[in-house]
Amino acid sequence: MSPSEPQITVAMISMNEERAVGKVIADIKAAAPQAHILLVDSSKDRTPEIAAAAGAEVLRQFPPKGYGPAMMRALTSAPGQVVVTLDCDDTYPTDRIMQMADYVLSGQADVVDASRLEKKPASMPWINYLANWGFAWLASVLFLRRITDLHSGMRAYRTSLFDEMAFEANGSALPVELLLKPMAHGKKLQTIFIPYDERTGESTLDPLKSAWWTLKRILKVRFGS
Ligand SMILES: Nc1nc2c(ncn2[C@@H]2O[C@H](COP(=O)(O)OP(=O)(O)O)[C@@H](O)[C@H]2O)c(=O)[nH]1
Ligand SMILES: [Mg+2]
Repeated sequence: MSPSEPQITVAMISMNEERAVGKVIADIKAAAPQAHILLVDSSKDRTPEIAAAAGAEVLRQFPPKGYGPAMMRALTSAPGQVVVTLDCDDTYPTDRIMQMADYVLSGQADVVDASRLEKKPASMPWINYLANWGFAWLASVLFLRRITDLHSGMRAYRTSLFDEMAFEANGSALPVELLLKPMAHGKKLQTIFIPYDERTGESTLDPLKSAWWTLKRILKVRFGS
């Protein structure tokens, strides 16, 4: 590692988040002043200009390729020993970034999952909660440890993982594989619990497609393709 290389990168993928991006980056800088901030951006609005002016490195991916390809580009482009991800929509607690990074830097974890689902959040519809709970239960049984949130966008990863193993970027539910595949390779997982606030503005997720991909990814990692 060169002396100028940061230890920690905070990486986000962004599509049309001009209302949130400035605040999110300011919050990250306050919480993790030494961190490098990286965006893979597929916006039509002013998100990339705002992010660059705030000091973030912006990699453009346009036209948009979807969540998975954007996230894999962010993870494999992140300098340093640990990359912490979060959404660019101001729904995740930036004040937990350093705690998560420290688990990796201290060698206690290779992946840290910031779970939103310690119990049912008041803002989450029951049908979503039950689906999430069911898939997390299945993964817990198959991987022999308690998993509560397969879909969190807030994670910390040891960056060397992305040299050691490949992840399937295309298709929904990449976060499922990003959590379970390192475990299947004997890597250490740490979970922290965070509060959950429903996003303002609509999500781009298609629930049935996402459920199908979630199941497919759990079984693929556990039993091979
Ligand atoms: N670069 C890029 N970012 C995306 C794309 N789709 C979604 N995002 C970003 O990915 C993050 C998660 O998306 P979001 O709609 O918040 O998903 P949700 O939290 O599951 O409802 C947000 O920061 C979005 O701006 C895409 O195709 N390309
Ligand atoms: Mg979000």
